[in-house]
Amino acid sequence: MPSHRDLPESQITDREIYLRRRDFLRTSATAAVLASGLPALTACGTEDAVAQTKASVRGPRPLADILPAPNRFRAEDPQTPEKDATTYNNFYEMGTDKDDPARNAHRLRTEPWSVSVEGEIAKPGVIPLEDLLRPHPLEERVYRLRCVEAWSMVIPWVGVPLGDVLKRFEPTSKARYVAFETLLDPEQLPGQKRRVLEWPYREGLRIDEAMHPLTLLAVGMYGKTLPGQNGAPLRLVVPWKYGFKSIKSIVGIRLQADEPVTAWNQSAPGEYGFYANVNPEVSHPRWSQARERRIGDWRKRPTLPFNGYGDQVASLYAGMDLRRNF
Ligand SMILES: Nc1nc2c(c(=O)[nH]1)N[C@H]1C(S)=C(S)[C@@H](COP(=O)(O)O)O[C@H]1N2
Ligand SMILES: [Mo]
Repeated sequence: MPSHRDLPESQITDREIYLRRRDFLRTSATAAVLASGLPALTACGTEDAVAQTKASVRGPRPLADILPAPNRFRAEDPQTPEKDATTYNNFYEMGTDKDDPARNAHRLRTEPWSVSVEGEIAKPGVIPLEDLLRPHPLEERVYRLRCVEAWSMVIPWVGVPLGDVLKRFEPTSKARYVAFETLLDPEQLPGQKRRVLEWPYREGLRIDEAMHPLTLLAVGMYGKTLPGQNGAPLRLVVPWKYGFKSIKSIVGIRLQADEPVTAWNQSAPGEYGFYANVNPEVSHPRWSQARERRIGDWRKRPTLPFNGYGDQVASLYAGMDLRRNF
């Protein structure tokens, strides 16, 4: 097999068409091999590959040239301390206790990393992460994150708008939804040895939600690359939805006509809907969603409709019954 360096970019697509005879995940695994040897992610072009490799062993590293986002993308709430946001995590592939992901994250190898972008698009491909991001300036956005378990944080993410990335692949008129998949590899993600959920973790959005300017593909937080426990090297952030929609460590993105199967909806459809918009008026069957505990606070605070982003996103759901489409 030729190495990735031998392939001009135009041939990667032909290669992808061949690879698509195999299933989604084997394609992605192959992509990781194809991408090996490339210099790792930097905000502005290349850096010495050896230095990068050493840096990756140390974990998160600073990102350069981050633009501050406009105010509507910067919550004014006090930010959650970085220590809390990186040690109190839900990432079941790394264990189900809140401190398991931080302890197990060192097993995850994020370089090289590629993403298979496929389905209802004119330009499918298996894209090294560097190439996926290269045209897009990195932005810092401060978003509230509301977990369905009724706790919340405020996190300064670094990333690029998902819609800008998807447009480059030229979605067809049949692309009504976007499906996402996390890496499947029980050696790197030992939580996958237990069937807590059906692995790989899957999530999905309607195409207009995916294209909404608030929807972020994050590569960093607190000015650095993402730690493994927060979904390195690439995760979704959808701030008006419960946290479980914000899928971590993404290796597959598929545009499609039908509503995607999603991990939590598949495991407990009566508890976790496809839409999962933050809604204080619709209780989880086992607890109220009216209030939440901001990590670091003692008292609970009221939960806001759409997590406080209603003026930006409520129109997406005009005419829908949000109790039925919970
Ligand atoms: N692959 C994967 N993505 C995931 C999860 C997970 O278990 N696996 N947990 C989700 C849940 S429930 C939440 S609240 C957020 C937590 O993100 P954080 O740990 O960065 O705060 O990640 C989401 N993304
Ligand atoms: Mo969550």
